[in-house]
Amino acid sequence: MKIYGDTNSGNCLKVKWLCDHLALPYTWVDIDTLKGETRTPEFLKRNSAGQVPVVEFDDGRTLAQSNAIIRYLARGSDLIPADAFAAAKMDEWLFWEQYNHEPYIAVCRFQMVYLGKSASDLDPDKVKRGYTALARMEHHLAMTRFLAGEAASLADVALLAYTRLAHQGGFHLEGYAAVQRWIGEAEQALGLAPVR
Ligand SMILES: N[C@@H](CCC(=O)N[C@@H](CS)C(=O)NCC(=O)O)C(=O)O
Repeated sequence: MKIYGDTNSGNCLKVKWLCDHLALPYTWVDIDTLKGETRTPEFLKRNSAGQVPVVEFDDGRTLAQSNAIIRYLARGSDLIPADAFAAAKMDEWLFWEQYNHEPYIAVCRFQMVYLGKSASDLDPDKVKRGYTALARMEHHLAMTRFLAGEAASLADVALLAYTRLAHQGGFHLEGYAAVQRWIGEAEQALGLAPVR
């Protein structure tokens, strides 16, 4: 399996972390999104959406969308609850991440780190919605160890990707004690060194 990805992208790192955690063999193919490498005709054949991550299996089939990829690769592992309802509760977080978290926290980070914007130049609505997402996580994580219960799951893989980098997007995590506690425990569960 080949993973086409950019190591600066949390969406791509979800796939890398999962494969490393489950010891799934892969070849990493670096794609520089800032140089337009997702827009070449060759790349668009793999994912017509022009985005990383994309995985290409040995039989030539391809799969895009970070959460669809991790959902597929983790099947049968302990990162997906065996109970169907518990797995659906995990999926709630995966869909929520893509609509209510990533578009604000990851986008603010992208604008600050890669476009050189300062925190005061960010769209206040994006910042507000990012904090709304963090507040929901804080409320939930004050009650459970991990997002989908007492064991780590794909919900933690998906949400960790950009939550641990939220400070790079101008978000302050002081006052989000449960989120901070969870970042440390999720990193530990996945064998990741903390971000500095
Ligand atoms: N919903 C997609 C988002 C993928 C995405 O936004 N990828 C970005 C990097 S994080 C990208 O490829 N950007 C390059 C481009 O749009 O040309 C996923 O979860 O995989």
